[in-house]
Amino acid sequence: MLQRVDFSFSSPNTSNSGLTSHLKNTYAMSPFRLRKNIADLDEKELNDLVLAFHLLQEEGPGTAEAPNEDSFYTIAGYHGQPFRGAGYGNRDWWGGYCHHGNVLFPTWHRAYVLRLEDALRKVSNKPNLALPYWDEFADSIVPNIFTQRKYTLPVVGEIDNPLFSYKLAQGFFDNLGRIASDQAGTTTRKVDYSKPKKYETVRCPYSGLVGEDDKAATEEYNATINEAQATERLNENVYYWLRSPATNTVPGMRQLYINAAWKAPNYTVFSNTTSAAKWNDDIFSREHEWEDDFVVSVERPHNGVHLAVGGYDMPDKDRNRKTPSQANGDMGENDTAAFDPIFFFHHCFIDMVFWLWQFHHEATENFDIIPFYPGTSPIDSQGPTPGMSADSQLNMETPLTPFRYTSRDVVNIQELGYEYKCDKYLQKDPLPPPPIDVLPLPVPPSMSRSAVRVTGISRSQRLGSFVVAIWAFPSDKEDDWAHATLVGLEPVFSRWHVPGCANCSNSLTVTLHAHLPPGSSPTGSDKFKVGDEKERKLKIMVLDNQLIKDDKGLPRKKRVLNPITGDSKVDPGPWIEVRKVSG
Ligand SMILES: [Cu+2]
Repeated sequence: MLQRVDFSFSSPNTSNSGLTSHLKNTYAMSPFRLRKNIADLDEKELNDLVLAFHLLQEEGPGTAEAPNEDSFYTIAGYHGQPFRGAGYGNRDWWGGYCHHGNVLFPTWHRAYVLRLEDALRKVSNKPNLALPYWDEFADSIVPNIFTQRKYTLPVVGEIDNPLFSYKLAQGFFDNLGRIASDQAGTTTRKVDYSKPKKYETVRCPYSGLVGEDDKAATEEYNATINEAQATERLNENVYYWLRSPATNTVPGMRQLYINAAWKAPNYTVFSNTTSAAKWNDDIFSREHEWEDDFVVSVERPHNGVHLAVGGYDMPDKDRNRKTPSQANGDMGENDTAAFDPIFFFHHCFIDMVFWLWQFHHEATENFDIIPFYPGTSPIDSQGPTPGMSADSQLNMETPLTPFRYTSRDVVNIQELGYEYKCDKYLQKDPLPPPPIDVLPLPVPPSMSRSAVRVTGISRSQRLGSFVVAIWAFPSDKEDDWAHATLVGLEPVFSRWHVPGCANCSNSLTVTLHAHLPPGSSPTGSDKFKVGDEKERKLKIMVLDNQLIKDDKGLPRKKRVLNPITGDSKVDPGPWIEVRKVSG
């Protein structure tokens, strides 16, 4: 069991940890930092934080040969763009250092957030400074501090709020830009995710597509947004994603974080969507285990919040909500997410959820990765990062490049010099729903007599991130949306250029599982393809960026909620499988 740390000491004991040679990235081990909910910072703490972010963003990026490693540009750039290594020119690889869809997702991001915190402490000369987290359990909207344009610091005066946005100190070029055709196949257009120097990061409802072919349309679209209402729209979207409207039977991301932190049975399935999908495939095929419910990895709700801030609608029944579908904020794509300062507060929360999982599973000193399980190969989802070979096995000893740590080194956060102030989340029972809300809770497996598995939805032909939704219709009446229920939801946090070749070994399909509420499934266990008449009772929709023509006949990228086509060139499947338990 975890020993509570006495915060009065100045330096944790690392003498027996063997960590010394790996700590070169750390500004200083002491003093110990206590990471709090950003809403609980006092005025001085908030001023110190804002000043440190301001200073870090003001730092020049250095040169390609000698980057300034304590600049916001360099650190934010470790995650995705600007690409380097094999991923610069080849979509089979990943040009950023971050890990998604594999077992290194929580540990790599732990080292990443620590690197940012170290740099903040160093540039501000405040060794006590701790990065706070955006408490997504408690706050269902974006805290004010992230949405105000200006901030007034003592002595310095009014500055652009460095937590609101970041202006790129240097641009980056999308070397993987490609030609894609619109849905009718008649118009071709370059898909280009370049961003110039001084580009300012944006969130829902704004679009940040500023490549050559998109610039004009984006400016025109952004000009239609009423700035005074922009924050309201962002918050509305985030609220729906985190809480899920009561008309759905799918839980919101908040509930999924709870499932992950309290219930994921081992680190491997807790850590990422690829491993969790395999675990759930096994549960799905062994119906007597349905009492255990499907597992949730921490990566899944993490993806949902990225998409919420980036501007992807929660595809609920209330289709009259005004969140514009052309929103393309930086948080919504892997390529640029880390340039939005809110990324680090979101990931500080993810790291806290990781720590909670460790605490609830007696894994604060040690845990392991199941060898050779899906999610342990760099080609399982995103492609190998720079310098990594495609056939390497990801394990506790894999370097978390570019940081001088392995996953083993970052197991115990107290040895890394910090802790979370999160006492109320250390209780043994899973966090209850917030009392003021009527929350749709997941269908209890004991009540569900059927479940659905959807597989074969490809990432390769889709531009950027997307959302997969499963709708259940009570009758055979087609398009009876008034009575449809959203029963499954998968936020897929992706990038603009995913390997598209048939020969690529990367596994690029999405699989999702959901329990079905009573009376919402086709009769009996069955497996069928999209387009089959049985699909009428279960419709699979994909919300993604597509090339379409606008009213002037000009091709544009637009967020579209579409049924998947069943086109094997796009989706190798997709298969819908229903299993029913008798009795
Ligand atoms: Cu992330």
